[in-house]
Amino acid sequence: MAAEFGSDPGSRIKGLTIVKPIIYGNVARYFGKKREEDGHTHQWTVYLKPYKNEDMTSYVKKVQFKLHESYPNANRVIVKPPYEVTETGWGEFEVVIKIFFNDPNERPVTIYHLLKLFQSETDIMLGKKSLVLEFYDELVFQDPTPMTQHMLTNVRQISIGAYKHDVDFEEKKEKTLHNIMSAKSKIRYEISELNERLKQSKELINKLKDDIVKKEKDDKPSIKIEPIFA
Ligand code: SLL
Repeated sequence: MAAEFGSDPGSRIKGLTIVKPIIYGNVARYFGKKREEDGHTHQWTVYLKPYKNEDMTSYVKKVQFKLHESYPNANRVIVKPPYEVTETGWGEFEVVIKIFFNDPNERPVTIYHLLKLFQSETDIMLGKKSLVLEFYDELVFQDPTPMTQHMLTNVRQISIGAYKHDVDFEEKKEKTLHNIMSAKSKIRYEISELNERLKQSKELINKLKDDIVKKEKDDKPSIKIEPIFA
C-alpha cells in the first residue's frame, strides 16, 4: 500500500491536522445476586466506537483492551468492529485501551478507562437496570503521512440513519457552552462592579488628600513641632 504514496512513506504533510472524534466507556448490568460458582456479580462491556457513524477499519488496525490480571488472557485484541470486550466479574479496575493504526508511522494511542460496575444509590432507587459510563474524546492526527491522510478521509459510513450514543454529547456540549457563557457574563459583571468600586475609592482618596492639604494650610501652627520619630 505504501508504494501508492510515494517513495518516502514516512514523509508528512506539515500543518495538516485531522481529528477523529471517538466514544469510549463501558456498560454494566448487575445479575441481581452474586453468582454461586465464581462470585461474579455483573456482566459488562467495555468499548471504543467512532462518534460519527464511520467505519474505523480504514485507519485502525486493531484495538487492544488490557483487562485486570485476574482475567484469563488479559490482553484482548480486537481487529474489527465492534471494538469491544464483554465479560463478567465482581470488581472494578482500569482498562487500558490501545489503538493501533494501519499506518506504521502513526504511533498507537492509549486511553485509560476506569471500568464501572456499581450504580449510585439514586440509580438503584430509580430502578435502573444497567449503567453506562462513556466519554467523548478525539484522535488527533498532526502532520499525517499521505497514507494516513488518505485513510482518514476515505472512510465509509457504517449505517444509514441516525447513529446514537447512550450519552447525548450534543446536549452536553450545548449545556457546557451555556454554562461557560453564563459564567463569563457573571465574571464580566463582577469585574465591572469591582472597577466601579475602585473608581469610587480612588475618588475618595483624592478627596481626602485634598482635605488634608486644605486642613494643613488652614491650621498651620505658629511654632513648628518636629515629629518625634523623624
Ligand atoms: C478490586 N482492584 O479489588 C480491584 C480488582 C478485579 C476484578 C478488580 C475477575 C473475574 C475473574 C474480576 O472481576 N476482577 O475472576 O474472572 O476491586
